[in-house]
Amino acid sequence: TKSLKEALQEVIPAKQEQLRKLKTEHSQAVVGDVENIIGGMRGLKAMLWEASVLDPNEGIRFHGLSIPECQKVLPAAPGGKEMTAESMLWLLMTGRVPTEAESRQLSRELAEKGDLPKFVEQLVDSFPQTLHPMAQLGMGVAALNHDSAFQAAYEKGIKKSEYWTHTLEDALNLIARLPALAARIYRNVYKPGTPMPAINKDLDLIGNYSALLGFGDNHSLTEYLRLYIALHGDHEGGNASAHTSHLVGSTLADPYLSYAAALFALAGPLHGLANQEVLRWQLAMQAEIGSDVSHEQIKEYLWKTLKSGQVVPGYGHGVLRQADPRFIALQEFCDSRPELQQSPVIGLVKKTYEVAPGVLKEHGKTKNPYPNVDATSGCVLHHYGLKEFKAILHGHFRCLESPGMPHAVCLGSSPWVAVGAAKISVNGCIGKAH
Ligand code: FAM
Repeated sequence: TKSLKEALQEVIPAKQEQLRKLKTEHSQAVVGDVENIIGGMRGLKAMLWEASVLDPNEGIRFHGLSIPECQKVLPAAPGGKEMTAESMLWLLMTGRVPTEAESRQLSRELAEKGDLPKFVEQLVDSFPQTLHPMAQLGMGVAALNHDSAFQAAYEKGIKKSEYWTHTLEDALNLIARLPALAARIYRNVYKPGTPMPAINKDLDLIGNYSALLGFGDNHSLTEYLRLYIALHGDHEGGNASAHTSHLVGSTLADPYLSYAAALFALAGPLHGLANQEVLRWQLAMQAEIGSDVSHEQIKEYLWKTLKSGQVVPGYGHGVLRQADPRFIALQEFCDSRPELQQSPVIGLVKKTYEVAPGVLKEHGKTKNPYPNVDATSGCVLHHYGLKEFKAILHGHFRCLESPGMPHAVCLGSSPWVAVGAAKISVNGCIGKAH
């Protein structure tokens, strides 16, 4: 008798061929569009989204402001130059640039709400070190719903028009607690036994996050994290994680549960995990051909990856058709700092960018041969000493070096997703990774 696996091994190749034929021979049939039925909602005008618009060629604008414009007008932290996560959050939520005083006040409010409930600390401390940090983060966030203001108000009975006040309370509490939660997971997994400082009420959210992680005295990294997290504040609503949170939120599951669901969507290698994939790939390239390499060597390495049937991580996008301006902003950050220019891995990222679009065009599959934000984001963290990541090798999770931060670092990508989590999703289409 056959095992189920053996039986499936006989059936699957024919099914794969059937799907390929359906895609190639019938993709224009009108049912709606087969392309959307198979490939998700890419390109469909099926969603109302206000806070940001993602133009395929120009990239993201936050309430009409491009990234360079945001960098110019959004308040920075005291002593810093980069826009803060709070300033971006304020812009996304209100459509208005906050004053410095408003931004500082929000920082203080978040710092005051930032401590974790004891039982969540205990829960997180009970996880095995080998459990992926993103799985831990999602479970920690879901457990925070113990104190959901929305859930409590809903049980008492509230009008629809009042949902937003309780949702806001939950969303701000959640955002406030993310640094302590993500940092606790990071320390448990990679720096067990090291004492975490208390939240400093005078610091901004990311200043505190950096300190909680153990990098508070590295001003350059803290500034990088501010920029990184502000840039990830929103990316229109059709990406897999934002869409997931809206879909789950449309059932009136509270913001904690909706955001936890978003984190699990983010955890995939084609979405949020891509920046770790890029780091792993660039380090493997470095190990194989060195740091001082020619364009020709990188070209060969790219073809090797493509011929083995894998994607080139950090390249391609569901919507964008040009280099991601978030990638450009992070590259400019690197260019403005001599110590980052010296970094071998950042040098490789830069050189890869000079070659990869040409190779991907020649390969001819991806609709967008240009880099997305993940092509550089994790590699910069690596330079700053956040070298930890998990890799699946030979079917097992293994730690490389002291290795899972990168995606805890993203704070789940989008604080705005948390805010939007209880809004009604427009439809139930499948979101795409972007
Ligand atoms: N390398 C090789 N092939 C690629 C590719 C890449 N970087 N990007 C796309 N393709 C292939 C893709 O797999 C598909 O092949 P099949 O027809 O055999 O299925 C074909 O090109 C057409 O795909 P597409 O329409 O151009 O892209 P999708 O909208 O289907 O997918 C991505 C978009 C982002 C999932 C895809 O470009 C990809 O896998 N990129 C690498 C992973 C990555 O960097 N993800 C991060 C995205 C980031 F912005 C984020 O979510 N944080």
